[in-house]
Amino acid sequence: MEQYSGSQIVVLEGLEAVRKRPGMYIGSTGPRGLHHLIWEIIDNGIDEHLAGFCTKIDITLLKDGGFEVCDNGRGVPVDIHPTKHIPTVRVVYTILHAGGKFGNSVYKVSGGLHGVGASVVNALSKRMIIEVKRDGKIFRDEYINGGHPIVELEDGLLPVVGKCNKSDTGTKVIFYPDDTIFETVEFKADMIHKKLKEMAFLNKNILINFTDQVTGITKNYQEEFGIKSFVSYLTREMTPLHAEPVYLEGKSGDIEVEIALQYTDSYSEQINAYCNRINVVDGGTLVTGFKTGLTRVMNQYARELNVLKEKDENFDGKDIRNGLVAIISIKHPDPQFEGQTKTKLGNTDAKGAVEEVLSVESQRWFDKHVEVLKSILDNSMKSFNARRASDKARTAVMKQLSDVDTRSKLASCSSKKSEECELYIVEGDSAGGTVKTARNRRTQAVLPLRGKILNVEKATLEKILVNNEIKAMIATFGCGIGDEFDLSKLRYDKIIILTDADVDGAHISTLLLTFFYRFMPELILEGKVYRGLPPLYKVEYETTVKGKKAKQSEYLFNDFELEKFRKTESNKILNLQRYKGLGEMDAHQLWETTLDPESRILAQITISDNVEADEVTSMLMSNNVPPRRSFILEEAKYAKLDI
Ligand code: 0R9
Repeated sequence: MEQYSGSQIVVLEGLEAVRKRPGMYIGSTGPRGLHHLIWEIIDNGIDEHLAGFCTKIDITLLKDGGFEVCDNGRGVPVDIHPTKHIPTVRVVYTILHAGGKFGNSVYKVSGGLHGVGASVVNALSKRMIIEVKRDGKIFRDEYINGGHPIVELEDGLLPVVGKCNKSDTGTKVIFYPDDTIFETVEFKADMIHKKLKEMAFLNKNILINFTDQVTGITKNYQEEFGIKSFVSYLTREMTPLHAEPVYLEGKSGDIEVEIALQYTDSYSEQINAYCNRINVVDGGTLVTGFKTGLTRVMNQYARELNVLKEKDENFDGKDIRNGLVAIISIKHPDPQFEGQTKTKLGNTDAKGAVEEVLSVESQRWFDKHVEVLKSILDNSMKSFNARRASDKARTAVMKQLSDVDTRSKLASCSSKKSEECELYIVEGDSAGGTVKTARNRRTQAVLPLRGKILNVEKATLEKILVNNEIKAMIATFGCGIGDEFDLSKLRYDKIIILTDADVDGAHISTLLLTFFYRFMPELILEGKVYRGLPPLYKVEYETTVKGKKAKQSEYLFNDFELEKFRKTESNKILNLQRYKGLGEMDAHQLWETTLDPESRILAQITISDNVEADEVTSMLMSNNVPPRRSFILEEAKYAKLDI
């Protein structure tokens, strides 16, 4: 058969290599790898859009498990290939990396896991159909079992299967992933929706229609303002400092640069970078160029507008990026993706290109939007002042921390091995006194706090850092705070908050956790913080043991336990004591209920991430974005043993 001529055998050997080691080409054979097949085919349609010939891509998740992508570009050429002597379209779909070599679009996706070529998709499919509309004719090619062509050529050309209008051109690809290769061949519509939304933002004006035949749901994606809308989308639930995002666009040599940014009242920064539409999660040269350029440009403006006086030092990059949400998207003719996951851009010329476009175009933009520039500089100034104030306060506090006074209330433990040491933070001096008597002096240290601690959410950093209770904690933990926090210096393996089991106790505990979370989040994230749970009741009761009546006692930790106890028929309650506070227990009772590692209950403090699951784009999920969290301090990992 013609399809199996000498050169065709070599071709099939190439595709066979892909089938043998799919992971090398698409990362994995799990759901991620499976979806890479889709991104690959859609990317080819988008390349045609970038070349200026395609305005629309229709995407359909077919009922029979297939996936269809149809663009309205020029159509893949169907003429006989000069050296391979088969139709060019067949070269594209059966020869590894052929698409990239033949296509002349400068900014083709290459590197990363995209851009492996349409032939890789064919190699990993049990069936693939290509339909090309060109010159008023419809051509069709079909492959099975990883790229074996089943359409017989006529004089070296694909047969014409239909006619169409001459102006009606395009390429349709339908493929069925091979279920002997993939762990699952079920496409996930929600993953596709997210990706398409991102694609629409990154490719201004392209119309992407997605139909899911399984659910009957159709959705259209089109973004007239591209990454500018992307930024608005990212800030939609924040409070922006200016209504319209800043949008800059320009070219430096062969490199096209687009930047959109908006400032919000948040304290974090979020910069998402793309090179040839690939999300470079680990940044690289284009992000460095952006940061350097922005710092330089803003400092220049700050001096020109007299926001910074001659004698003042410059804004720090961090001041300028405070509250910033930005998208950088560049098109590079020869991108070098680095790192294990190929998610960092290495090209040095990208740095200069981004800096140059930022510097030239921002001038143009800010000339027309002076009020936006002023609000950005004002925001930088606030951050600048806050940083200076907190630096001063921090230095002063750190100097004092060695003072004997600060730690005088601490009853330390004798062991110096942090892995076996525990620190009990106890509410009030009187309870502190009992805990000091009851504890194991070798491994358990006690820090009594006087009354309620400062609410750090409502105080300035300067005020926070002169608060005695806070200073005592910082000094006792030994690991600093904020940027200088170093968990390895923590003197204790566990920090245990011990308060009365009442509303006040719960409030103090929340204030402490808020302080830890704001200034030493690692403490909580690394699971070092616990709440001690003292018993709420002591019950003395009569029960029957081996036919004989006996008097016994038991501690109960909550109302639920008490309810259960009351329902146990064999127990006759003689006396029920409710503990109002830690101070009501003697040292022995406190040891056996609350301090003894063998019998106490500790609740580890953890934090739940509440990233909304539905409309967050895949980019938002990536690890360079601080997720919008709602913090739930939850008590988990109960270590209760029977008393
Ligand atoms: C449905 C997904 N779309 C595609 O896979 C697709 C590829 C493609 C294409 C051209 C036009 N539309 C396309 N859609 C094309 C490119 C060029 C010239 N004519 C048509 C060119 O780049 O010069 N091609 C992608 C690669 C090639 N065509 C080929 F030229 F290598 F064959």
